[in-house]
Amino acid sequence: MTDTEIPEDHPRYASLVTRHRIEAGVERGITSKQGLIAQGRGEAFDYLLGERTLPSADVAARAAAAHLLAADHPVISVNGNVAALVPDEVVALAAAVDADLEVNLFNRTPERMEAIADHLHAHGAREVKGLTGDGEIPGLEHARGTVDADGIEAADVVVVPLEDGDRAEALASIGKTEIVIDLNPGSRSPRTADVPIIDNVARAVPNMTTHARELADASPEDLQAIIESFDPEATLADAERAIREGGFSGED
Ligand code: PTJ
Repeated sequence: MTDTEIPEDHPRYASLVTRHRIEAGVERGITSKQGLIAQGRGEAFDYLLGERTLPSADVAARAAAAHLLAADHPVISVNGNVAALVPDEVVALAAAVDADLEVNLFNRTPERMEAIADHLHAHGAREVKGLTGDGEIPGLEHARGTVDADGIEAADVVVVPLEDGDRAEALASIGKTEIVIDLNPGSRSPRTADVPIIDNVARAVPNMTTHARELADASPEDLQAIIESFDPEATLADAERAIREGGFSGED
């Protein structure tokens, strides 16, 4: 079944399209098999959140856009799940905030690195970093800490969607401003982030782009005010509250 063969009026259309994209990503050597498990975890939290963007996640997406616009060298890290789910959307976000795209994998193999870079190029990316691998994130064992010296290593602000906790902590410990997108507010990655966005990447990435376009002409002072008024603890607490109260998406 392709995306277009799923009837749009199906009550779980968005969820089925997402599943299909991840499955196709595995078949094409983009997404790891562990990515299927990660997707299942994410889906469970999305169901509990009511498969919607919470107002608090929207505030976080706006703060993230302000950080990216104010940054000297922003980088968007792309893994196998992100490449399969939102290739057009990460390319659009990178263009809107003038950020680099860098492939950075938990399960790094040369084949997957190249397949993801090719996939992003096919979706309109001009330059894709990550394949040089001449830099490192200290404190991680070799493959997971490998980055580009002129990419994530030199970045001041990094977007890390669906990150594993160790690498999120390592990036935070070397002083990067970290924007994490993760559906689980209890996960270590959003808990170490300067800006945790508790939302599905499929909704959060285009939402950040919309905010970035709206803020494109904002002054540095206005961007700074948005950044400083953001409260990561309140965002995490609000998502946890929404999950406990239950905004379930319905049957199926
Ligand atoms: O492509 P690679 O090799 O870099 O591997 C990527 C995965 C995601 C497999 C790897 O980083 C991993 O194992 O991650 P974890 O530790 O399973 O964490 C994934 C987190 O992402 C979990 O907290 C999920 O709730 C969350 N998540 C899964 N799908 C989504 C999501 N968050 C937002 N949007 C989603 N669609």
